[in-house]
Amino acid sequence: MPDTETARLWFARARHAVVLTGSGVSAESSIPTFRDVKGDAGGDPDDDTTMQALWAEFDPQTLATPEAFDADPEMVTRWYDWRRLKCLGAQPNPGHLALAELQRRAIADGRRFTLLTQNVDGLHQRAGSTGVVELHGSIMQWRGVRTGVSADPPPGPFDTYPPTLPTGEPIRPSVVWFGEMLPERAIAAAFEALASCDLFVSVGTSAVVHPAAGFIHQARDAGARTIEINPDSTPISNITDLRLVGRSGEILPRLV
Ligand code: BV8
Repeated sequence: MPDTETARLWFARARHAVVLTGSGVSAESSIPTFRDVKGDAGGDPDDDTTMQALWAEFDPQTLATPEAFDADPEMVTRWYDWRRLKCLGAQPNPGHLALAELQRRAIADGRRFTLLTQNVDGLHQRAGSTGVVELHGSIMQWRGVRTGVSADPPPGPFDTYPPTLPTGEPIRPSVVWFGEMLPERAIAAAFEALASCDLFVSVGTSAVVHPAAGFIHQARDAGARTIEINPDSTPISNITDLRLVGRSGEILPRLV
């Protein structure tokens, strides 16, 4: 039986499917991924070239840190605002839409479906997925660096960098930077789902960022079958039960 047919059956029969997504799921919405960005920022020609250069020149792992923000809050908030507007201008792709449909079918059958995402772009929610666990926060939410008071960003660019609350307090994106703890609620929801799942599917992630990179082991400990969907191989490729090699925007719709 072709692998996609097997995967389709596993989804249809899963009592509780947990799907973990990474930036690869948004690549076909032309949002650059983290680790295959060199040279290709997935940008459109009208993009701000300095931002693309910034994205291509710096390793996101050095920019997505409290240290980078403390050293240069203007540059880091410019980068995040550029990404935020890029995400707002992006559309969910067939991969996002297929995951939302798979969840709808599971719920209609009285089965559980948990979507854990490392992405901060909000595209899963815009595609119709519900109860999305944003492990690394959201680029659409910002907050005061000292008080944590939340700030709603404007529909267009901020007018100053770093942007501030009306009180003058600088604000930062409510994403999880390297070296920062993941939100308590997100981690608790992920661990509960992983402990009770019978199917774990890793889609579009290089499986190197922890703690998400370790989730497959927790799922296997719970007795779950595992699937990886990715055009490239990753450190978990050889431990998954099934590997569907290819782009999520092509493979996921075949599972619906
Ligand atoms: C923490 C938000 C407690 C910001 C991000 C244990 C061992 C080793 C290291 C650590 C560890 N525990 C903690 C660490 C340190 C660190 C870490 O994991 N470092 C790694 C890099 C070694 N982890 C942390 O700091 C985490 N905090 O654990 O707190 C603690 C603290 C300190 C010390 C110990 C413990 C916080 C991690 C969260 C960081 N924030 N993002 C922002 O967005 O700017 S991470 C960032 O990477 C994004 O969230 C991204 O999603 C995530 C993972 O990357 P991917 O999504 O996988 O994207 P990537 O580009 O890598 O891969 C894309 C994949 O898609 C590729 O495989 C590609 O082939 C594929 N693809 C491409 N096109 C497609 C496709 N797939 C399908 N279809 C396509 N079309």
